[in-house]
Amino acid sequence: MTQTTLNTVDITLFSALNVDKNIYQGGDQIVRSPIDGSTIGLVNYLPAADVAAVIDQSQAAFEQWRKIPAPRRGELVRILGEVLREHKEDLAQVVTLEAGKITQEALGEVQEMIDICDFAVGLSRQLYGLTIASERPGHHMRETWHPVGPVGIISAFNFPVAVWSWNAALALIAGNSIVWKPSEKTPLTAIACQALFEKAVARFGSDAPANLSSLIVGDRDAGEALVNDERVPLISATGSTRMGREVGKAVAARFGRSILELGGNNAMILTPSADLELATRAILFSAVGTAGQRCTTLRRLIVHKDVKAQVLEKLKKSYQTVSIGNPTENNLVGPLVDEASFNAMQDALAQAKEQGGEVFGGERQLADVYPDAYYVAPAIAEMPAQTDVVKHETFAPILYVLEYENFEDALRLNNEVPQGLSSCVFTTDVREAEIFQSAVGSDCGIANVNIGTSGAEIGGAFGGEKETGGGRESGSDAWKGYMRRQTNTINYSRELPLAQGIKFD
Ligand code: UN1
Repeated sequence: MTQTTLNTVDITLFSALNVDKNIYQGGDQIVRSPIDGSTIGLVNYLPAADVAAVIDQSQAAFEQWRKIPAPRRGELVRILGEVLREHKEDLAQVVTLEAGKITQEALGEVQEMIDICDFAVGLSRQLYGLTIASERPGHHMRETWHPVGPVGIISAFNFPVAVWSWNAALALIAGNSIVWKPSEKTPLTAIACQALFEKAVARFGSDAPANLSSLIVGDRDAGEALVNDERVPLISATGSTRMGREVGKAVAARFGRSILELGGNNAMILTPSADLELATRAILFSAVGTAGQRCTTLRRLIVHKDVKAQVLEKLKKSYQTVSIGNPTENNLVGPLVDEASFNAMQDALAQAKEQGGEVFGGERQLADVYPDAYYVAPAIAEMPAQTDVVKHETFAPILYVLEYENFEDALRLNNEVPQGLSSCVFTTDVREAEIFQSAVGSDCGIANVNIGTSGAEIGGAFGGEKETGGGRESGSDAWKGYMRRQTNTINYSRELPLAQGIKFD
């Protein structure tokens, strides 16, 4: 990490949106690209002491926005989706530059933003409550859903824009304002999203109050100030289990609500009846895609002993031919985000060996071309058992391989880790498929059949159990997490009967 001067990176999106250069080139905090380690931006951090003022403004915005009818709020999100469509390639370019994702995956990430906007527009007319039968004559009951207040969004580097949009789109149609603290590694993509949001607001018109969306580019202290502020009733945080443990505690201590989407340790059970060709392709995308830096990345392969040798042979061949390199060129695997991530991977591989594992791949690549960037060959570690290192999420492309004989043992291995995000089984045996998705099957938030662990669509609720944090974002009824539920009993009679038949006169 030697370069400190600014490369004049031409960020098309910033020029197209007329973003003030001072915001992304005028600060004292260096933003580096994982592609080559060069400086691509200089931003300023908002001091933690200034976070309260941002929340003041967000609170004021909330008080206006909650009065706008939900379908009209949906119109703003519809326009945001439109703006994202117009700038899809340009935003994807910033994602590639700042997070190191290959172009295809960066485009996919922006598509995920567009999809959630479409979903949220529909939802803006479907914030349904129940009507409930009352036990009292001349009464009825109903359930209504109301906005909660400014929603704090904390996001990670690996999905620098999509995770914001899942939260933002739902929070906005729900009638909330939003305050975003992105990863310190990816402030430029956040600045880009904020500018895109402002473009949508300009097109939407004056119903949108100022500061409906606020951005806090800052360090950990700024994040803490957001998490600890009582005026923020909901914090939705995506990142490491360590971060989530702290955020969850701090928010609970002030009786706030949190939606936590934390580490995963996702497994595939590969059974003897499976379509091995399909399974190998799924493993490749899930395990090496995004250079192993998705929370849904496939980290464990639990393979039946009869097919293990055959599958490993196929896999190793694919691992050797997968193209690793500059994500803007035609490669399938881009860089790790930084040196710390590379060191963590090497450390995990060393531990795997100490714990009896046999490691294939994992070496640094292209160090001569990119001395300040960290490309790696994806690794396969054949393990004698589910040892400590296997139970730990290392955010890098390491696939631990475990062997099984009985399906029950495979299920036990699947569940015997602290995390519970995603899982899958490859089988053509309907019994195995159904057991895997039953009450005694996978304990994860996501359990797939014949598709990999990563790459979920936005229509389903996204999140997981145990150390993954229990939160659900994105589709299904995850919107309820962004609203408060109110039970209403209405008396249209001339009497005042009490519930439970109580007489009080
Ligand atoms: C994440 O890595 O934080 O299912 C989110 C997937 C993506 C989202 C990943 N839709 O892999």
